[in-house]
Amino acid sequence: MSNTTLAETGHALATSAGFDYDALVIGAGMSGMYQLIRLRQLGLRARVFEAGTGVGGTWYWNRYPGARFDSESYSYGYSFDEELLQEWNWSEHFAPQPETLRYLNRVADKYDLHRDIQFEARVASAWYDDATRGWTVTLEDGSRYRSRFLITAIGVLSTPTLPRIEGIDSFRGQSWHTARWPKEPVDFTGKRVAVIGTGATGVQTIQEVAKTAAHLTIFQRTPNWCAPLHNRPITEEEQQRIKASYPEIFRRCQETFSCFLHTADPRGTFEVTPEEREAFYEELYASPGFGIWVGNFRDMLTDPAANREISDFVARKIRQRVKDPKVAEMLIPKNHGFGTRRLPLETRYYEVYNQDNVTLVDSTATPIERITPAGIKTSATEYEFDIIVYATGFDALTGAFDRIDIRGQDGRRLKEAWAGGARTFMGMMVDGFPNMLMLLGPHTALGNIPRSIEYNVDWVTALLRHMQEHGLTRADARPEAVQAWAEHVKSCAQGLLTFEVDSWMTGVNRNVEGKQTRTIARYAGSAPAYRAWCDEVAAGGYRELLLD
Ligand code: NA7
Repeated sequence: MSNTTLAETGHALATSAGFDYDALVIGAGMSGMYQLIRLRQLGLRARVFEAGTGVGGTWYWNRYPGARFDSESYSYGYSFDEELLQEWNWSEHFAPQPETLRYLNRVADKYDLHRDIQFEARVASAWYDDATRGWTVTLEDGSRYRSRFLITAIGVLSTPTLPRIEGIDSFRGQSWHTARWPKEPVDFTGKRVAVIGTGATGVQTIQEVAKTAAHLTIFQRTPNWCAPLHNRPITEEEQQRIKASYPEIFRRCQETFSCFLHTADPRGTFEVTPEEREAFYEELYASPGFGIWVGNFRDMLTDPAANREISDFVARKIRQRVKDPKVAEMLIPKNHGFGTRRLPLETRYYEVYNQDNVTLVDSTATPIERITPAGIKTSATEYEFDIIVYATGFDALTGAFDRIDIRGQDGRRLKEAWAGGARTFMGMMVDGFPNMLMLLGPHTALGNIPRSIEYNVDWVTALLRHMQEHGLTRADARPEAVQAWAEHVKSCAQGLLTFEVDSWMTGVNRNVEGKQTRTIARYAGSAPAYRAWCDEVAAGGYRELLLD
C-alpha cells in the first residue's frame, strides 16, 4: 500500500466514528515529538497536548543550574534523521540543558511540529468508550477531544515531588523544585541558599550554586555514590569524527545492555589480581561518563563481595578528595553499595565540601521538621535562607499516569488496575485499556532514554500501520501476555543488588503516599532482550494482542 492509500484508510476509519483525531498524544517531550513525526508519516491526524509552553519535556522543565547529560551527547540525540545528525554540532561531550533544549526546538522547527501541538494544555482525564472504540480526552480547561488512539508520552521522571513537611508555602524567600525552575536565570550571588536532596539533580545543582552563593547549606538524608563525569568541549576534529561515525555509534548503542556506549567488562571482579582490579578501577574513575557504572566488572551488581570492592575503592577516593574526615564519612554511603542506585556523575562535587561557604547537614540525624518563613527548622536548629532549592525528585515511572484520570473498558481506572504495582505488556500496553499505547510506560527498557524512545515509537507506529492495513480498529493486550511479561520482568530482577535498595528505581518515594515499600518498578533486563521480545510479537503478527 502506498502512503496515500494508508492515509485515506486512516481518515476514513476516524471520521466514520466521528472522531476529532486519529491519535491524541499526551506530552511534547522527546517521545511525543518523534511520535508526532511518525503519525504524520502514516497519514494520521494527530494532536499533541503539552502542559508547558514549549517542546522538550525533561529538557524544557529541568532548567536548574548545572543540568546536563550524563549520556554522551552524540549517543543521546535522535538517530532517525541523518541530515540533522550532520547539521547539529554538540559543543560538549555531555551537553548542558540549554543546548539540548535548543536542539529539540531545532527538531520541532525542522518538522514544523508546533502546528499540531497545543501548549499549556494539561490533560485531566482520558476515558475509553468501547461503543466507538475510541478515547475522549478532557483538558483541565474543560475542552474535549475524541480520538481512536491515545498515546501517552508523559515521561518517567516528570512529576516532581516536594518533601512532606509543613510550612513550604510559608517561606518568605524564593524557592523552587529543580524541575519547575524559572525561565529567567537565578542569581545566587551573595545569597544564603539551601539545597534539599542529593540525588543526580541535587549533585548537579550543588556544584553550580556553590560557585557564587554567599553560603550554601546542603540537607542530605542519604548520601549517594557519585563518580566524575570528565566532561570537556568537543574539538573540531572530534566533531568530524563523531559525524562520520554515527552509524557505528548507534549500532553500539543497539548492542549494549542499556543503550549507552559503555558495556560491562566480561571479567568477574575476582578473576583478576588485586593490582589489575585496582588499575581497572582507576582507569574507569578517570574515564568520562557511565563507564564506571555500566562498564565495570560484570558481577558488580550481583555479587555483594564484588560490589564491596568497588565501593571501598570509591570510598577511598571520597576520603582523598574531601579534606575534613568527618564530612567525608558523611558523604560515603553506608546503607547501599556503589551503583545500586542511579549513579550521579559529578564535576568537582566532593571539592565543594572543602569550600568555606558550604555546610553539609545530615538530615537523617537531624531531620527537617518544617519550613519556616525565614528558612528551615531541623530537630537540632533553625537556619535562615534567601533561597531554598528542592532537589527532591519525582513520583517516578507511574506518577504521571496517576495524575490523569485514565479509564479503560467498563470505566476501570488505571490507578486501580495498578494499585498492586504496574502491570503492562512490554511497557506499551495495558489489558483492558484498548487503543492506549504508552511510550516509556512502566516496565519498558530505559537506560539511554532516547534510544528506548525511538524503539518504542517505531514499534507503536508499526502496530498502527498494521491496523490500518488490515482495517482494524481495536488493539488490546491479552491478559495472559501481560502475565507473561510480568513474570519476565520479575525474573530479570532476581539476584540484582539494585532491588535490595530504596530508590525511585525500586518504586520508593517517601514523599508519596503508597510508595514506601520496594517493588519491581523497573525493567532490569537488557535492551536487546527487550527489543527481541517486542520484535517477536510484531513478527508473529501480534498474536499476544486482541485485534479486531
Ligand atoms: P532522586 O534521585 O529521587 O533524589 C531525591 C533526593 O531528595 C534524595 O537525595 C532524597 O533523599 C532527597 N529528599 C527527598 N525528600 C527529602 C526530605 N524530606 N528531606 C531530605 N531529603 C529529601 O531525584 P533526582 O531529581 O536527583 O534524580 C531523579 C532522576 O532524574 C535521576 O536518577 C536521573 O535519572 C534524572 P533520600 O535518598 O530519599 O533519603
